[in-house]
Amino acid sequence: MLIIGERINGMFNDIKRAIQERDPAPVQEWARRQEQGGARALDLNVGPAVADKVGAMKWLVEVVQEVSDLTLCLDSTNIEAIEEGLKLCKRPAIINSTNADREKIERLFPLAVEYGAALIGLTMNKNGVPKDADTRLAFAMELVAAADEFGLPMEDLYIDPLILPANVGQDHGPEVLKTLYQIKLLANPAPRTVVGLSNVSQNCQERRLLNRTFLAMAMACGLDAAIADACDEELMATAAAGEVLLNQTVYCDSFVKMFKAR
Ligand code: THG
Repeated sequence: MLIIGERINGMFNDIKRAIQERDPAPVQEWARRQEQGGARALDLNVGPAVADKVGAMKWLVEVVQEVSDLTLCLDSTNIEAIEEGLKLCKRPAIINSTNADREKIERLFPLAVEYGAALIGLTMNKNGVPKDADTRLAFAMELVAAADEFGLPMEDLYIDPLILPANVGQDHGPEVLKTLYQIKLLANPAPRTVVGLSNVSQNCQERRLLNRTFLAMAMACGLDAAIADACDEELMATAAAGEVLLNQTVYCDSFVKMFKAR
């Protein structure tokens, strides 16, 4: 399970302020904390409020790389922000994201190939997130076909079936799980899968309980990666236990510690 730390995101007030004032301290502190928690990649999102998204993304990439060697996951709907960020990345990155619209596919798949990056593909188009698993799968198939067409290795395509908050989109939960399972049947080798885990609990009570329960269920359906709270120790322990129980890692008595340290 690849945990992509979610915390360097301008939706959080401390990161928003840090970006506005170009104060690297909070950004670098969260990079370190998430890495210590067991994150193996860091999501970088400048947030909705920032005017200069390109400049802000470039700054985030630079200040994070001063303190961390983790894979960077460039999270923006602004293609120029993604491309300028990619130019500064010292190691192969993850592009977050394209949707299944042809205009987006034709820009972002070639960009991923050019920079040797992985690419997250959302199972939605400009009309929004579908309700059922079958429509999600149809979008997933478009993304798989695009990987073939543009020459992106299938292991570098991460399909995101898009999980919604349990208090408003409760009926999406089982559909997302069904989609995750069936994505693995679309191609051989199969594409990888990812979710924005904390979406599932936004504006809900017992957030961490909902997050780690959904993680365990999604792992059983083949989930490979999650943008998630790497500083939530019980969540990380759940990921570690899931890997053991799915026989993805050899059991040892210190399996939780090993998961966080590797
Ligand atoms: N898929 C992909 N990328 C994504 C998402 C996804 N990127 C963004 C998001 N979803 C994943 N990251 C987060 C980060 C934080 C929260 C949820 C998802 C979160 N934030 C608090 C909230 O909204 O309540 C903020 C609280 C605060 O302001 O302090 O829950 O699905 N590919």
